[in-house]
Amino acid sequence: SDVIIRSTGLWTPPHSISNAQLVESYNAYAARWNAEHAGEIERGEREAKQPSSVEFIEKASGIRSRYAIDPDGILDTSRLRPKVEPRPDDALCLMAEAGVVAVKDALNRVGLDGGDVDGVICSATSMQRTYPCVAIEIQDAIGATGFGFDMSVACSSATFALQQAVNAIRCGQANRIVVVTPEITTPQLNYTDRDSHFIFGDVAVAVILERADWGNPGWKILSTRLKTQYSNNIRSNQGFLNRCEEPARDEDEMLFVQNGRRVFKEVCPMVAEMILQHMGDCGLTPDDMKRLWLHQANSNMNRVIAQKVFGREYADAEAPTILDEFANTAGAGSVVCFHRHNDDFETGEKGLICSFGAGYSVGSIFVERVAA
Ligand code: CO8
Repeated sequence: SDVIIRSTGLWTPPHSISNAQLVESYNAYAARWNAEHAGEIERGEREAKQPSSVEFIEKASGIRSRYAIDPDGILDTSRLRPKVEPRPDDALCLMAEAGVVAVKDALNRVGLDGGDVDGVICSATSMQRTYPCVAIEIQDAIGATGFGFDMSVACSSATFALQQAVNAIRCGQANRIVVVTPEITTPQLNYTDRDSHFIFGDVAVAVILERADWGNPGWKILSTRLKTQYSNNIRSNQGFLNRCEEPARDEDEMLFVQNGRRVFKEVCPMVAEMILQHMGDCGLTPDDMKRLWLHQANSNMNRVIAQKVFGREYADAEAPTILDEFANTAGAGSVVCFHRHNDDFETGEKGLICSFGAGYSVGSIFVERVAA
């Protein structure tokens, strides 16, 4: 059978952090660090830390705030990371808890419950543990049948998982699959790094996919395409070998690092080219696109890509951003954007969900609104 997206759902942490709060905290940390290293700075042995700025962040990225699991721990200059309480093994883990809320939101919107699902894919940049899979914990918590597994492709985690779900339904291995992307990004951020302290936020998003021949309304998946090309310009060295490595790594190396300028320059043309190629191969043209739900890393980047794809100036509604509220939510971004900006579509109207990021990776999914 063909496949439709039946519904989507969202979880956000209850609190968010504004740029002003984040910059105030970083600047207090930087001033203290400079005072502590005043001698070395004076002797030219170290560089003083420059202050961060709200104006820079908004202009360079379009980000104004981000949801976070623990703003207090992040803003506390003696800590600069969220505080997470370990839970007993018989309690839902943090990622599963966030994921379950998003999944139930998606199910409730169309009057379904967990028992109607026969596959769960949990796909996110970082996984809370190695095993058992978070997806299997979510499968159990919602009462789904079938199978569950985890996967991870950084910023393309959701789109790559959507293709796996589409394939599984097309092959008859499942009838209704939930793809859930709980992106708990803030523990991976280096809040002592001015270049990246503002970039990410926490969120979870879920997508219910099912057989199109059941005849429900939703979004028909017209075509999916994935592409990867190796790059070290976005990297985290965190992994299961860390505790055995000798000499031990600096903790900073286990956090998110990127060469943002290079990423911008290399990824924009790669994405625009891939979208246009995929579009042409599907017999579609830019004029067929009512909306592009692009990956949410940077508003300037999205402007460059959308202009290349449309081949003209375009209105904000044709490629909306959610960066102001959510910041970059890694693999979840393009799907959160789709979730927030799709209720004005008429039957037959088409759009593109497209992720891009670390790897590099690009995931492109054309959808069409279908009625019952
Ligand atoms: N405040 C004030 N000034 C600053 C700040 C700051 N906070 N940060 C940097 N500056 C300074 C720089 O030091 C630089 O100064 P100088 O010119 O003296 O060297 C100047 O501002 C300009 O800096 P940049 O050239 O770096 O500024 P850009 O305009 O390039 O903007 C961005 C920086 C926003 C990082 C931009 O390059 C960008 O967004 N690039 C694209 C990045 C991207 O898309 N990355 C994808 C990442 S997401 C992803 O793949 C997911 C991975 C999984 C994540 C997991 C969760 C943690």
